[in-house]
Amino acid sequence: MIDVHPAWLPASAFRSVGSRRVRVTGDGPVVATVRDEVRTAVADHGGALVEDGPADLALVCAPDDGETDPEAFVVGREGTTTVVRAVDGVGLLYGFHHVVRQGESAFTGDGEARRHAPRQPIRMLDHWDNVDEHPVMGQVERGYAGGSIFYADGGVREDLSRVRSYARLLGSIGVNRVCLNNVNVHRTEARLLTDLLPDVVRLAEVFRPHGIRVHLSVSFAAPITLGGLPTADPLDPAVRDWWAHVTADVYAAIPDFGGYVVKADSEGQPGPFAYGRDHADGANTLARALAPFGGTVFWRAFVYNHRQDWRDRSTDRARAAHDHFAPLDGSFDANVVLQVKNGPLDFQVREPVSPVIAAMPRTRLAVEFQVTQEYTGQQKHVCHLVPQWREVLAFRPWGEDGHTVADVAAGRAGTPAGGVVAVSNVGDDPFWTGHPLAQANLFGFGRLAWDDRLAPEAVLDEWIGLTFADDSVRDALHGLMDGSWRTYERYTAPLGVGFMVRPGDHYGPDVDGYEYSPWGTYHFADRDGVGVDRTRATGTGYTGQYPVPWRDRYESVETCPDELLLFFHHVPYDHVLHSGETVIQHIYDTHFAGRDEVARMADTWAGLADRVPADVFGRVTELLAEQLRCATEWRDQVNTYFRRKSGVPDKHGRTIY
Ligand code: GCW
Repeated sequence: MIDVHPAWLPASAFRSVGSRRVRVTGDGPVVATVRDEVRTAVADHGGALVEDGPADLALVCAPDDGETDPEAFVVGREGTTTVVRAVDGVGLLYGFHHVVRQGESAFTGDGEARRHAPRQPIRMLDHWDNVDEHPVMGQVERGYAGGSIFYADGGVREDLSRVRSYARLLGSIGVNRVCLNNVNVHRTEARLLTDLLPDVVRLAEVFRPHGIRVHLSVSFAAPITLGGLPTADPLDPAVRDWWAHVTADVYAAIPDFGGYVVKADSEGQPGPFAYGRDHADGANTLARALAPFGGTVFWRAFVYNHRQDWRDRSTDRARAAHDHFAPLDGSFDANVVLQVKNGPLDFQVREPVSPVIAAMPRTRLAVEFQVTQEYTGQQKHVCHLVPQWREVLAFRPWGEDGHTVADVAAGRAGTPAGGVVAVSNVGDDPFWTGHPLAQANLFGFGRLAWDDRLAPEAVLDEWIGLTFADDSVRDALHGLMDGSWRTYERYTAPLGVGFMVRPGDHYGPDVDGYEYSPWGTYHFADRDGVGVDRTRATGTGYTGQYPVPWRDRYESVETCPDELLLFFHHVPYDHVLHSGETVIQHIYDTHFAGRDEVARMADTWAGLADRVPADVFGRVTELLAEQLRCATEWRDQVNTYFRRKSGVPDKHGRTIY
């Protein structure tokens, strides 16, 4: 049994580079990382790290090259040498890994010089890690891969070798920021900002040589809980002073500190509302403390009322972020990034794109994804999410001729740049992510954040090629993973309606689990129909938060896309979809089909027994059995529920319990 799985950087991934003569030119901590990578690769594969003389690969960091983006690189061939040039170590690191991913073709292709630069300036991972074990959420909130790789015994771990490997993995896919603790900031975690700061310094040192800046989640109430002040009112001068001093201390210890992440007035976290202030007042107070040092505050838009009454049909959680934040457009400081979840609810398998993204042209926006699979199988199910993220990033809120979501995040839509952020899925599990195939989601997030135009299949292809030494697994893995997000969608909540999960842990089916709970009501199924009426005409008015054309497309059942029908409309069970099927029959068909697809996935995997490492084979085999069990449970619970509610039998007469 290996200690820690190498993920997408096993020795075999470096064969092409490592078997050649390689020269590295330049100085600085990140160039040193590149040199170390080369040293290891050539030792493994028989090549050489050369100081001068002919080389097959030259990695050149030349600060005066005229390139303005430190993260960019140019790769091409000069004579028989493949040359990567960058003006900064971090660009060189990205160029090096580009060559690694290309493999032999980096040395045999047309050789024309091409410039590569990230499409998003900020590519960030948020950890929902607690320092201490939380009594309900465990050490990593919504973490499905064991405990935290950062913390043990009440502080940052003594042995950071695991973090070092993680930083290396993230650097190889271009992630450039990491937030080190949960957005729900508990007592001990708040102290990372003050007396536990020396520990944070150690983590920052591990990430720095990989081009990664660290952030901390902070509690809005910290001036009271840590500072002993009577208030955390963001407009109180003593509060502002407190933030300024504490922030200056952080920068004295970590000069390249990235800044703060804040969840305020959300799910019980403190915030500016307690003082009659708005979220711009709150965010700007922290932003002003960070500004002198070039820091950024990521302020989350995930603010909603979690004390609802199911009888009240006017309160709609989906509306909340737009209702709270759109009116504040233009009032945030330049170093505030508003961090918006990709959908209006909460990382469901299918949601429309958040309307906030098109509503704040004078605000820096970052789109937040969830790599950790809270609602998508919790790293027990194969659910390759890159196609979902790709769809969101490619969505055009203003219609076919308008900008994409990725354009907004990147600052290409006339709005200032924010970036993309995702909740990490790693833990201290030997495979990093619990499910070995969930590593592909982490990899894919980084790659898509770098270039939102990459095809999901191409990203998966890179991951397979790097991760598995035996290339004959490629087709089988595509067959198993390419469509797995849609498979998951088929056997869980139908047509965009969402939730239907067990409250609390969010794993497995419970059709009415949330229906009468204060956290929101999501399907309103009765004997006549199902779905949430979010129209302007008769519902919550949520469709009005979108610009043309989507406000009209979503408003009408005629033009609303099938996959979101029940998100936007309450319809009778015999309503006919664009697919030609009725809603009720669609529910039955997709649930039978989705479950059977999982059975086929398990068969496909069984055929790989001799071609993947035994430990990976064993773990995935076990988890596919659980996925099949759970998909069967989903199928039966959902079908039975709707069979009973609607009174409509399956037209194919299959067994519905
Ligand atoms: O998805 C929900 C989770 C909470 C999480 C919250 C958030 C960290 O159920 O566990 O809290 O979102 O994004 O803040």
